[in-house]
Amino acid sequence: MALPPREYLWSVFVSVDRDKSGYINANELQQALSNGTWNPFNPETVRLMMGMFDRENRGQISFEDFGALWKYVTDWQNCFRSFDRDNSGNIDKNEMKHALMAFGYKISDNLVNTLIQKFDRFGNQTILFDDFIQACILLHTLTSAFRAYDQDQDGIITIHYDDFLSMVLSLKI
Ligand SMILES: [Ca+2]
Ligand SMILES: [Ca+2]
Repeated sequence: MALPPREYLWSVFVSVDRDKSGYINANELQQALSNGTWNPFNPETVRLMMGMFDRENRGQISFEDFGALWKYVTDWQNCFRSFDRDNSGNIDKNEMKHALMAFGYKISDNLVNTLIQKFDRFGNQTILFDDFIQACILLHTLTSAFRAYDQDQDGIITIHYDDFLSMVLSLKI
């Protein structure tokens, strides 16, 4: 999906930048994002996004980086909608299973249940938009780390304790 015109992005940026500092901080981003309920957007997902798009390492997002962030959020919204097949505004176990299969993960039903339980912040056996993003980022990060060791790609690795710790500790999660 292409970026919208710069003027449009600027108008969104200005409305998100509530204190008119010229940068978007984590609080401003959290307030601008919606998970489809009245509950605040998952702060952990906000933190992950800030880390991804704050390329100047200021702890804030400049307008230059805002376009990439806008596209990221919009792509996730479209992705979430396409997997929320019954339009309930959340992802249930079956929808999660289809999403993960579409992403190319081979994941057992048990693990899908575990994922839902871990990221279901409200105890409804479903996952909201913000928690869905967090779950997918985590899964992607862990899978990439695993695959770096799984050189023959058979889904099995043998790893020394030291390597395991350094693998886990080096993850940006
Ligand atoms: Ca600001
Ligand atoms: Ca649904």
